[in-house]
Amino acid sequence: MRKILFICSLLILWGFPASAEWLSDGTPGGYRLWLVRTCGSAVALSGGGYTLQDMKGQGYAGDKMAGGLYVLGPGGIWVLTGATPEGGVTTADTGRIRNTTIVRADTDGDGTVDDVQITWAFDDRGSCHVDIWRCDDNYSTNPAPGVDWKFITVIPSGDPRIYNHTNSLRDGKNYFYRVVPSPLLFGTTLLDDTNNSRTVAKIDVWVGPGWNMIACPLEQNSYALADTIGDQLTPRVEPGDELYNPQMLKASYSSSIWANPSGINLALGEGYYVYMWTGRTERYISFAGVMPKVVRTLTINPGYNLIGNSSIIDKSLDTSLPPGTGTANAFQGSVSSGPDEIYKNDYPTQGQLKMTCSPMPTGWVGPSRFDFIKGEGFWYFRRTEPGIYNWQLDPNP
Ligand SMILES: [Ca+2]
Ligand SMILES: [Ca+2]
Repeated sequence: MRKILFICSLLILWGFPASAEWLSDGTPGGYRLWLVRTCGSAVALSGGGYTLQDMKGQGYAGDKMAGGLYVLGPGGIWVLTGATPEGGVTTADTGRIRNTTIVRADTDGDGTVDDVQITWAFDDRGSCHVDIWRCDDNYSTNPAPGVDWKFITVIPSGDPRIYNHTNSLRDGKNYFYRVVPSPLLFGTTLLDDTNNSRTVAKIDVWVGPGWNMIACPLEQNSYALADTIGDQLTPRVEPGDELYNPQMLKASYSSSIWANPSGINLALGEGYYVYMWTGRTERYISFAGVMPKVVRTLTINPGYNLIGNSSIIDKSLDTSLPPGTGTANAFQGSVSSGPDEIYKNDYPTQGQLKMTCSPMPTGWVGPSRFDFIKGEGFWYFRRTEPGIYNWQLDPNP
């Protein structure tokens, strides 16, 4: 209770132009705090041992906070103290749109989960017309209408808050969607934070018979295998296609059911092996979720780390890792122990491509250069000296 009052008092003391809304998260004794703002691109509240950060309309925060407050990706800030909220706080947001979500679904009734469904909510001012915009293939930061972002449809005020994109799964393409108030808030573009929209997306990751290394490129409502990958590996077969997590624990999609004795869930920043048996059909796994925007820390421990690029963009290893010199270089290793190494699955040979890190400005080198590709997994080999390396990966284009 004290914690909740503390947060509320922060909001009041700072004259914060918006407010907080308590939502039951379905966990007994646990409640979720959404911060919804009227202006600005980001906010940080700190003090009393807490630092809360979120992005407009996203109910999102940093990876972890002290004092019993934790964050679950797009699920908001969870208060794990067992405290109960005292009444509610009136919200008066002006971004109009809240909490856009996307799920894989069967919306055309053909019995196949091959569609996506996008839903959203409104602020306290209630329903308004919304426009649906879509960008295909690669995410574009150019907000000029009709260039990279295409207008799809308007959904009149009061209609069900649903937009279905049928037959969009596993087509090998990427789709990014924005749900924005129509008309846009004065002086804003469709990509402005101020409209409270957050970008949701569908991204396809290819897998074929043999070994594949993948990562989850989008924030998920649920990271359970049944929800993230679901029924997208080979159906109705035994033995099932397999998935291995960074600890090399195994789950398998056997006879169209996930056998997951270790309780593996996907996590952003982790890499995974997917093994498909010989003779099975190559395919795409479609991920549906929210575009990550918060800088993520990949903790690289000495030894081999199975990591993944959980973002919507490919990153050059040279530019996604910080530059440095000599042994102060966080990723170079040391002169005595040798350089860090990174490996990527070479699907045609079922082997590994390797790059090593040379002193800057040379950076990562190897006979086959590769980038840190979205939706892919990698092995990062870290030397004992200099030890743990916290790789700050910015997912923003
Ligand atoms: Ca369908
Ligand atoms: Ca269909």
